[in-house]
Amino acid sequence: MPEKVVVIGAGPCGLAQLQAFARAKEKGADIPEVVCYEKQDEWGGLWNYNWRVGLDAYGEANHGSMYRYLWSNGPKECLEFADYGFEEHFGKPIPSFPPRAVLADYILGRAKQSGVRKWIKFATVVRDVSFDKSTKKFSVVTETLGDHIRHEETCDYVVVASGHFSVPNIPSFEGIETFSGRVMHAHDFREAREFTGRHVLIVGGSYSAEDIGLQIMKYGAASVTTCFRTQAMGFKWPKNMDERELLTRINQKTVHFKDGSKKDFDAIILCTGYQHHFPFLRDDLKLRTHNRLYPPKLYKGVAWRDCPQLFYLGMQDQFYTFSMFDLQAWYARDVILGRIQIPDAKTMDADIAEWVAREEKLADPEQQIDFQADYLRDIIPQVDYPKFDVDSTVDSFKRWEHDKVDNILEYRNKAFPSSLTGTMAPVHHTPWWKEMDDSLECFLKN
Ligand code: FAD
Ligand code: NA7
Repeated sequence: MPEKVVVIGAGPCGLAQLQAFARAKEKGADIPEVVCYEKQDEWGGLWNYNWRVGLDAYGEANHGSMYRYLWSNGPKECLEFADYGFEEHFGKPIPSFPPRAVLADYILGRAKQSGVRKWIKFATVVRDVSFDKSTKKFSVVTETLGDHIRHEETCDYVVVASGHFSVPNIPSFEGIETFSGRVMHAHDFREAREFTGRHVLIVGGSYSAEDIGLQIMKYGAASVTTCFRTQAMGFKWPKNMDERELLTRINQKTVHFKDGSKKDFDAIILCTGYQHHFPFLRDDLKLRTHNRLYPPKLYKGVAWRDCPQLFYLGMQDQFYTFSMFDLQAWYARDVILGRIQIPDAKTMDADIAEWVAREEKLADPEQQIDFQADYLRDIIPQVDYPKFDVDSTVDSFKRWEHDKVDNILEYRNKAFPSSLTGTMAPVHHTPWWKEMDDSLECFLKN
């Protein structure tokens, strides 16, 4: 039995790892000492709303990227924990697209119930992780942020659950330094009302561009233009919102686009994604990837190929979130407990290569959903995570994709069945586009 496991981060992935160990213990298993380091003062990761931008109270890079009035961008039925359903937590069925506070309450509700908080050391940042091949132990250096004192310890396994939507990818554009308005990255976006009455340019063609653009319109922007590099989002945008090819240059207020058009703006929001950034890991342990469905060098999407005592959770681009994180955490736990054997490097390489080759051929979102569902289906038989109806989540995801294409303003008014109970969700009392109150109290008033 290994002696000690260090988990880095107490967001949904880190909490999933703690949950996996708590469930094994409940069933009578011997488990090693588990310590989770979290650099923030509270748990929940991105779901722990953080008004700060830039640096946090300790002078660390602020982790938070979530903004006010954020509502789930996918059906909650596709992310439901199989060991702790929404109905169990809220005591009744709730609509399919909850606002941030409701999802945060759900994530933390499970963690409170299983009593894992005692394993977390808050306001403690992991600074350095190295692996000694001769002793097969990690050395982990942490810093308590209150007093800035460093501590060193050894452990047998490390689980990296530090997230990958926190360190922004910030490209530059010709003339951007002459822009006379505000330029910011989505990571620092907090309050849509800041842009009421403004003409806003959004750069990017993915989830953040879509959601921040729509939200700014919802809260009264004069106009929103999004611009894409590779592929248009192609939705039927509301009045005063449009989508163009990428900008080419900026001259004070005026932005020029690839299609030859130009327009004046008051603000530019770069929704240009995030970096996988692990400054605390030595080079031989560091995952290097862009945001994709199967980052290479992770066996079963979890175990570091070059040192399978190191695990990464949630490093994939995500259709599935919480249930996928759980499956990954259950898998990592079972490797640690000796219930799953990691094969030799050649076998790992062949398995990874197969998944990566398949990922590279995916042509559309439906195929991407099937791919990530198959990844889940690959893990499910190997662990004792409670069963849920994966086929139903695939149907829900595909319906959700179609709903977005039909009407981007109304997809959040739809209802989906639970993959645990089959119960159909109720419809929220107010259409999302008209609902300005994102509080838990208002949402649960159904
Ligand atoms: P995080 O939530 O980022 O948590 C990582 C934790 O690690 C943080 O608490 C951080 O402080 C800590 N940490 C980092 N570095 C260190 C260190 N060196 N030492 C100690 N602690 C450290 N998913 C959905 O399912 N539905 C949505 O609607 C949705 N909307 C999103 C909207 C936005 C704007 C963003 C950015 C993401 C959204 N996501 C959504 C995806 C989101 O990534 C996941 O839901 C989830 O938060 C990922 O969990 P995580 O634990 O991997 O990372
Ligand atoms: P994503 O999904 O990683 O998307 C990043 C977007 O940024 C994507 O459209 C990229 O276009 C675009 N991008 C990146 N670099 C550039 C440059 N240099 N110029 C123009 N466009 C660029 O990140 P998101 O923030 O949208 O979503 C992250 C999570 O937040 C997601 O899981 C949601 O749940 C919420 P590309 O296609 O590469 O040309």
